[in-house]
Amino acid sequence: MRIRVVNPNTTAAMTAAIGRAAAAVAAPGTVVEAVTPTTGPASIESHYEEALAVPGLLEQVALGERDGVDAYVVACFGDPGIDAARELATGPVIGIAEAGYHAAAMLGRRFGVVTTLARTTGRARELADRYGFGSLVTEVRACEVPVLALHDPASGARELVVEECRAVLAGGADAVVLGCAGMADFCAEVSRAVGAPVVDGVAAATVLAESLVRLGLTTGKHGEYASPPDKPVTGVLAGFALGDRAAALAGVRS
Ligand code: 2AL
Repeated sequence: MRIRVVNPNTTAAMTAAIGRAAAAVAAPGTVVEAVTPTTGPASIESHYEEALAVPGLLEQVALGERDGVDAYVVACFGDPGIDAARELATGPVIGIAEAGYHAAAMLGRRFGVVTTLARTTGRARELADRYGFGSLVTEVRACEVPVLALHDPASGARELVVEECRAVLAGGADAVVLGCAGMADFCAEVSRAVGAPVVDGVAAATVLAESLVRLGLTTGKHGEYASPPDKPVTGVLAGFALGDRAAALAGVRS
């Protein structure tokens, strides 16, 4: 089984850390491909950057389709472009917020989220509503460490995330979801420190993707997630016109 874990930002060191977190939970025989788009922002912590990250994500899904990938993980907590990715993909596409929320909802009555910057808390809440978990979210807290500083020991990120997780638990949550793919590699340490379930969406999405593939399930192609119609695309995105690819994908799927 091949699972392509797409880091929608273009920081290769972060892709490598995401790949390690995914590979650590994947079953023997599952190939985890952690990939970085060729275009997009260095990190995603605004709506503008989220929008700019989508073409690069779609590029990596299109390449995965060409190569016979079985499922995809979108490894950014805003779950950017997952609907568009589902239109391109045959197999399941899972966002890390989506997977993290589903897991947390089964680990306790209510859960909270600890994310990077306060400006990303709105999206984390919006996604909880979208996936049907809005009423289970106690609060979304920010550690105020930017994505690319999470691994700088001088940022104190781990300690700050532990502190925010403790506050979330004190506020009545039974579990915490970490709100950034860049927090994946310290999830276990944070969970031990706070003595409660702390969910990393990268790991949760990887095993969920594996499970769906093992069940023989794919993305539904009879309605909203059918291959997009082919049409001209002009300007800097001209290379994203589907052309023959749309016909080929439709043929494979019909
Ligand atoms: C993220 C994430 O997961 N990757 C990224 O670049 N930004 N999330 C966040 N809350 O800042």
